[in-house]
Amino acid sequence: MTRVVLVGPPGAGKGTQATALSEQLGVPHISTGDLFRAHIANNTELGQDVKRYLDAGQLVPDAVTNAMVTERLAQPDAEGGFLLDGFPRNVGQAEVLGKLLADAGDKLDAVIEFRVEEDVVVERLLARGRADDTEAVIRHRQQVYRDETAPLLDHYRGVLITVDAVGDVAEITGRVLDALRA
Ligand code: B4P
Repeated sequence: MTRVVLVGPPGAGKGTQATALSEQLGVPHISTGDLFRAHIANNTELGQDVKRYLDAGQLVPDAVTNAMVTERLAQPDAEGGFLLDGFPRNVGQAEVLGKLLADAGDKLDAVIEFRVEEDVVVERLLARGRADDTEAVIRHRQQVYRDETAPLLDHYRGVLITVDAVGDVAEITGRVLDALRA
């Protein structure tokens, strides 16, 4: 079980869980959000281009995101597997990933959905207070999740594992690992 995608609304804890899971599974944690924020922090051309989307809680255009992920997945550490956090976020991105894997003779082992109520994630994100964690932007990101990302759950029916993402961080990691082993 090494090619895994994490899906869930903003604030579901994808990044938090990915840190522990990547260590347990021995595969790199690849977060599109973290990659974008690193570009912004380094003031690269890509960073200057995507900042306004992150600030507004909108998805970065697929062409930019797909190219960045394709390049990252081509790096040697991702050969034996990966934990993708925040990608794909719509059906178009899922199709690009599917083709990339199929061309290499691979496929996804599992898609983990973190299920949590909107009010809980809004509270978590307001407490975190990152630049894109204002209430209006958070609500918009939840709307984008419902409209664009939730349809992926149907797309991944065959490999989808739903995990309750409310509770203690370590407890949730345990739920994911149990589900992957089952
Ligand atoms: P992301 O960086 O992916 O951020 P996120 O979805 O808001 O957070 P995540 O679910 O990882 O929550 P976290 O663990 O941090 O995206 C940011 C932006 O990047 C997007 O809005 C978009 O603009 C752009 N983007 C990213 N990917 C893209 C793509 N594929 N296509 C286009 N655009 C893309 O946890 C949140 C908080 O909850 C933390 O403070 C944490 O400590 C807390 N928490 C976690 N687990 C908890 C628990 N069990 N109990 C209590 N608190 C918990």
